[in-house]
Amino acid sequence: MRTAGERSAGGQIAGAATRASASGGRAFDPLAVREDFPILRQKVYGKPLVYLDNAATTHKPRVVIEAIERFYENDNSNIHRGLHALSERATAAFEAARDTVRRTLNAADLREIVFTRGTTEAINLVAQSFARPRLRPGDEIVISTLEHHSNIVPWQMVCEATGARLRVIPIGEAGELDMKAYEALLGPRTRLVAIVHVSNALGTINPVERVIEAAHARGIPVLLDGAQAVAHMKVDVRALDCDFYAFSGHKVYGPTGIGVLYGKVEHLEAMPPYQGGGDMIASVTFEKTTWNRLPYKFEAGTPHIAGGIGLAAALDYLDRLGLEGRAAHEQDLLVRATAALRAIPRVRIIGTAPAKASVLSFVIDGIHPHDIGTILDRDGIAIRAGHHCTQPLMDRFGVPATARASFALYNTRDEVDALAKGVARVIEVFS
Ligand code: 7TS
Repeated sequence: MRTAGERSAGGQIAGAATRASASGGRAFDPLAVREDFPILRQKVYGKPLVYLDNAATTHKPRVVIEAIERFYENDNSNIHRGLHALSERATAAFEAARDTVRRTLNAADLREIVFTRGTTEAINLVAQSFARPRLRPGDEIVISTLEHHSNIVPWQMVCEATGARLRVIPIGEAGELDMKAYEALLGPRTRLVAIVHVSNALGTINPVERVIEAAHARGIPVLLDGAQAVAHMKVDVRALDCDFYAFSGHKVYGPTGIGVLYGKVEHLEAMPPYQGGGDMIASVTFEKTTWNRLPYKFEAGTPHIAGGIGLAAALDYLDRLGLEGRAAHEQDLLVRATAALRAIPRVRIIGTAPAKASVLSFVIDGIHPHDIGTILDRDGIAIRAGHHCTQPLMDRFGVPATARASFALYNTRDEVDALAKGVARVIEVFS
């Protein structure tokens, strides 16, 4: 069966994305978009799948699946080394993908786009290659209470190795950064600020422009963890003027195992390689090895070529859909879900900052989040229950875990209503 996401005979990508952009701003239609995502058609335990775990990973539109399939069927080859036709095509496709990422982030220069395995590897790269050689005992790295473990542990590791200290920005009851406390933390020993752009556990959108401005006023570089941001908003690294920006392909409707580190070229030039191996060298002798130019200096070994190509297909897909309609749709889902859960007695929402992405964390008095997740699963509703790799944040709110629904562009109001009904049923089961 042909679906909306399949290619037409002329090779043009059909699908909701094209139709929406061709319509010149017609209202965003999540039902048309759903046709582009084959996985959403299934039933779970006999119920239609309601997938609300998008902060963990998003599903892939057919154009992404097809781009990967096309690569393996036609062009599969190693890159940057072969002289043959397939290798040239694979190299061209991978480098074109890098340019798609560059355009998406509005980076000035292709040398600033390093492919990694994901956000986690991108942050570890900066920790080991940028921070570690610069840190002296007593130096400080500033992070926040909102961080995912992958923006905590790499800094603890370099602190352990160098004698530097981690300083943590507190947050308020709504889950918003305490900006006064932040500015007070910045001092002569601060060497780096590493902050999440959008919280995966609470949805808080941090005022990263102000975070960067305050740090730069004191000459301190800033890394942003954009794992949860790129899918929901325009990220312009030049307008932000951030020093580093990290994100993962699989959270922006692209493949797993591929991600991006953006870094200002002057930083990347000054940094030693993170890993040694093939492709990252200019020349090797047993006496002396010299490094390849950027960004290859940071891409040792055969990369996830199909992953990069799939990621570019995902970013192109989002671009064709346009940001305005899908962002408004996601906010509509968040507002509706927040109101629906607020109306249920015993439900408490954790994370009520005024600026939020479509993430809704909640707890129910006397019911463990895992039980909420398990019962909802039997209704075909997939949410996440746990600490969301943000244990210090859970401690801040005095809970071991939360239940978390996170919405993507393909979710619908009906699915929000199914969630609310499911949550009410959980309470019934336990009373
Ligand atoms: N930073 C944030 C803010 C994240 O949400 C995640 C993953 C990561 C970093 C790590 O990304 P990775 O692709 O390198 O693993 N967050 C989640 C989540 O909320 N549920 O599962 C993974």
